Amino acid sequence: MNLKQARPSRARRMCPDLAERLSHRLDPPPKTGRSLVLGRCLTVGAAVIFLTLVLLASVLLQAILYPWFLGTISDVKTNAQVLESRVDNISALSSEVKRNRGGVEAAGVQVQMVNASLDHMRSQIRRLETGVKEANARIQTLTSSWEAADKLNAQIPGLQRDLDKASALNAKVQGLQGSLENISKLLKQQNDILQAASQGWKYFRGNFYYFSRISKTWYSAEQFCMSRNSHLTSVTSESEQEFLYKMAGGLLYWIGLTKAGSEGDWYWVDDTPFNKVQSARFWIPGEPNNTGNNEHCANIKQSSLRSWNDASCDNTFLFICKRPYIPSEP
Ligand SMILES: [Ca+2]
Repeated sequence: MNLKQARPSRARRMCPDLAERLSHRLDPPPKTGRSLVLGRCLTVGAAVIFLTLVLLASVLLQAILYPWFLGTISDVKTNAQVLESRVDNISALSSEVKRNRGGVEAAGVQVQMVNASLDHMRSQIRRLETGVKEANARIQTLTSSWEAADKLNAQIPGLQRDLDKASALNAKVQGLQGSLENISKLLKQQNDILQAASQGWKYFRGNFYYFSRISKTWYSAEQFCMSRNSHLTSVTSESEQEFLYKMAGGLLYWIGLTKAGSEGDWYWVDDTPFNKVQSARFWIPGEPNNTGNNEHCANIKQSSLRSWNDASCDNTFLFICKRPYIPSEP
């Protein structure tokens, strides 16, 4: 209904006759040749108008859109160039990446090796730290030991003094011990002398002498002395000679001096070497005279340094035995 209403008003403004005729057409038109031409006129006019409007619109659109299209196309070209350059850059980067991939892999291997080395170094550092701790502990121990050594070192002078005192005391003790041993020896010797004295022996300078109370021939007297582990006495010094003649008291005593055969040399029966020169002072002046060529044994006849006389060995006299003093075992 609206379209039907709008079309007549519009046609009336543009073509009154046409509108008039159109209104008549809306009504049941009379079917004539004139109306047919009019309809064709209206159709052509409308087509012309429509084409004109389209042409105008096209021109207008071209006038407006052509610069925009040109700008857009330029932008697209620019963007395409940019994209092309970026694609080139990307290609270059891709090849660069490919080239660097091997280096990156090698670098990764090196990084792994470096990490392994770092782990090894960390373990070594831990071991070193442990070693340092142990060394510190040992240093503390040594320090304490050193302090103890210092204390001991400070005590050394006192110990040295004590040691010197001890050494002096030790020397005194050794001296006392020596003296004690000497005293012990003297006591032992005294005991031996007393024991020998109880059996009639006299002690003089390392020897025991027995002055008999009975008379025997020289040989019998020697036999008696040998039975007492001794011999008729020898005389080897002036002091011994003095001891003997004083003990003899002027009585006659055989001594151990005899001759080897009737014309032999004098000798001591206890094998002491006979010194003829040194012994010459002990003979009584004029002796030995070998009276009757039978005096082969000697005796002490006078109470003086010159007391010896040669006599017949078969005479009987008192006699003197002699044995060296040998300390008995303790
Ligand atoms: Ca004589």
